[in-house]
Amino acid sequence: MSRIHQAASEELAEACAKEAPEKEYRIVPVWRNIILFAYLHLAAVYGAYLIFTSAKLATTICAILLYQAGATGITAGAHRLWAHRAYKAKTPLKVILILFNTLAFQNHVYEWARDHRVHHKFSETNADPHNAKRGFFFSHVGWLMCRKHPDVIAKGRCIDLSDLKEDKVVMFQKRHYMKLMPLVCFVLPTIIPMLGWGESFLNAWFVATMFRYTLTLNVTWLVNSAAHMWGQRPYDKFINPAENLAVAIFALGEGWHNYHHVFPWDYKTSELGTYSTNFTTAFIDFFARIGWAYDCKTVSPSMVATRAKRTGDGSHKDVWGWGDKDMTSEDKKEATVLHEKSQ
Ligand code: ST9
Ligand code: ZN
Ligand code: ZN
Repeated sequence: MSRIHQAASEELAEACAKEAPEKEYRIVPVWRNIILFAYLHLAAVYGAYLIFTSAKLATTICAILLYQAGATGITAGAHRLWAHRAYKAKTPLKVILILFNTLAFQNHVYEWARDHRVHHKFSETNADPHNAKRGFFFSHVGWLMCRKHPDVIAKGRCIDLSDLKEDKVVMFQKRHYMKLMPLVCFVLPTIIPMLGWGESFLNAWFVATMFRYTLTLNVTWLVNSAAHMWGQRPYDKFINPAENLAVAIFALGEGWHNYHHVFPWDYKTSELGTYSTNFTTAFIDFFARIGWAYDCKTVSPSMVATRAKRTGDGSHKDVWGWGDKDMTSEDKKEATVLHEKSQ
């Protein structure tokens, strides 16, 4: 850690220690978002109907591939690489991931990773942007339809984001997001089927764009809602995040949420990381083999056992990922770093 980086971290930690002044809170709806989400979901239902009635098979296959790419931009990109620093990536892989991420339009990586670090650090409190204690609907989509709780912003300002600010690829996406996102998420997925195999505008728009985008959003949101409610909790029974197989399959390996909240810096986001329920791990391992992904942190079985034994006394502190100030030196020392870059 550079001296500047450490000084910034210490300053943030000091600011964080101060309690935010108590403010009265009431829900303020954001009607623009409510209307847009209503349109999106109606359009997606119509898209699903068109898949079975008039869309070409190539358009449906295209939608599935775009779903897979966008989802990977969230899981391997925004989530495991940028929010948690669970592994490192060389620039070509970062460029692929940022492109995939832009296709998924879930806000730029800087905002996504910031909110996600806040989610882990202050999980299921008022400072958690999608606090699951406020119910399924709020944690699924409701949180995007109203102004944030003041604690989210106050506590969020205490999170160290210096690594993201230093990442040229992340900052490029942030700077140009309002040009790149409409092009990559909406225009190209509509034009490709039309020019590629003569699909109609309606089929291309409702299937490859609206249906595909809405599906990606809802599967992602299920991690915040369903995987914070239903499933087993083998690693920490005192937290709500749970191991949810169905979510893991659709979310490319991100449903193993009890494990993930206990070890957020593990690049596999699960203990075993079998590829069948964790496509993202297979994706990262492939790039590790060709040297584009490296320093992949994972948890040793003995660490898992130690942690499981410790769990239950309620003493553990949540961390947002690798490098959080609350990560114990013991955890750091025992972590296995695969494909470590030689000095
Ligand atoms: C979307 C995101 O869908 C989905 C994220 C899901 C995360 C899932 C995680 C699960 C685990 C990973 C698994 C992945 C699985 C993937 C599977 C794939 C198939 N800290 O935001 P504003 C500041 S997006 C510090 O406007 P409001 C902010 O900087 C969908 N500061 O708050 C700003 O300050 P300044 C598409 C913060 O007004 C000020 O506060 N996008 C923080 O309350 C105001 O910020 C949309 O729909 C923080 N945490 O509005 C857009 N937060 O002015 C949705 C904020 O100084 N968003 N600040 O710059 C919005 O419209 C608004 O954010 C809002 C809140 C209405 C929700
Ligand atoms: Zn969570
Ligand atoms: Zn996470």
